[in-house]
Amino acid sequence: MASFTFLHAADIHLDSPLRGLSRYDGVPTDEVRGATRAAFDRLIEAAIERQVDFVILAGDLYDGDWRDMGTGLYFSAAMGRLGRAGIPVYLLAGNHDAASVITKALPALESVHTFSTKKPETHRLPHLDVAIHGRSFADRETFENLAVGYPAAEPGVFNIGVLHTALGGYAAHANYAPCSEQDLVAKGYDYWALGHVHEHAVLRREPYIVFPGNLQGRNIREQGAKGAVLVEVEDGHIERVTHLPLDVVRWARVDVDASTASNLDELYGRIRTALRASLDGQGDGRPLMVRLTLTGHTELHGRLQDVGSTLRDDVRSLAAETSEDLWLEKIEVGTTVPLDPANVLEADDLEELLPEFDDSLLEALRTEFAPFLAGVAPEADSLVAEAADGNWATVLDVSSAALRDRLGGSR
Ligand SMILES: [Mn+2]
Repeated sequence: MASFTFLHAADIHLDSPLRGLSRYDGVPTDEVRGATRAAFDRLIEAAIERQVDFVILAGDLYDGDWRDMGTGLYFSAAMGRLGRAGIPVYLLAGNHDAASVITKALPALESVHTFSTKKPETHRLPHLDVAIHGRSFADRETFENLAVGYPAAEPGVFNIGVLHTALGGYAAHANYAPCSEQDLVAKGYDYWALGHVHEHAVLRREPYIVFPGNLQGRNIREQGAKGAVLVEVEDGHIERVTHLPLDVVRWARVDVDASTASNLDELYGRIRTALRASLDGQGDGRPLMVRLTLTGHTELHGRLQDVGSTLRDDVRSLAAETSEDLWLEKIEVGTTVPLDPANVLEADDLEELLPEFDDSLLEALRTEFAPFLAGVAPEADSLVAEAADGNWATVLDVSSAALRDRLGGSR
């Protein structure tokens, strides 16, 4: 049988916005806004450089209906580059780019072979002894088990199944086109090119069942290296399946234990060290968007609750100083009061000085602060934002911790 290579990508979500950065000054917005296209450019370059025999896109190429024709023209140009290199593309529609979602269709492109929405369709590459089976989503809300309708493996060729599916269900992903791994195994194919789940996973090796993950992370929930999968087949057998990182901007969570810092300067030192380590370890030469979480029992707890936007600005400065490629997406203060029994007692004593958090107090706060909140931009301070949203219980928790710290004086 033949030897060949192909690239398997999914969940490109072209021109999807990268969320959670708009509120922060100084973020390279052009770089961030163009990230899904830049990552797709890298996919095309990887296909041409490696001279792969074909490319499979397993759903959610688009994020939804195009805002304008620019998205379609961009894709057409990219397909033209692949076409001139003699590399065909097999394209399946997922929930985000289901036939009923995309109102403006492209004309049939020479190098692109799409899968029908009406029934499973098979594309054959006789020169490679390959058959590629797939069925596109007609509608976003597809809860039918599409896999069971796929044809049995064709004898004497390398069979690939392309499917956009949540499989048995993933908490973070809508349960579209559900099926079991056993449904897939039963078809007798050699490789299942899946899409929909944004985390890369090789679920099985006989046969291969693979989620490439999405091509470019778009928010803090899509962290770590993102890209596509390169499959190398020799004499009809899979020799290697390799994840190629193709993302151009990366997201990471960084936790800093504040319990060993006795003052803010020491804490900032710990933060600086952690930021540097995350850029070296996870950035891999790319701009890194970091969500920083402070944890641990610390005497700084009340102070950290109190400093609000100052803390955020300080950490942004530390990030900027560390590298021009490092950006703070958000800072979360998840610290708690010190474990020292003397301090716990002291906190209990102070608790009696604070009012009961009952409903009448919450109501009074709402009324008292309404005129004040009307004149303040919620972005100014996360605590003000909580108040504006009516989350007074949170405001009281945070401010009483800060108050305890102030009353406790110079501990
Ligand atoms: Mn999807």
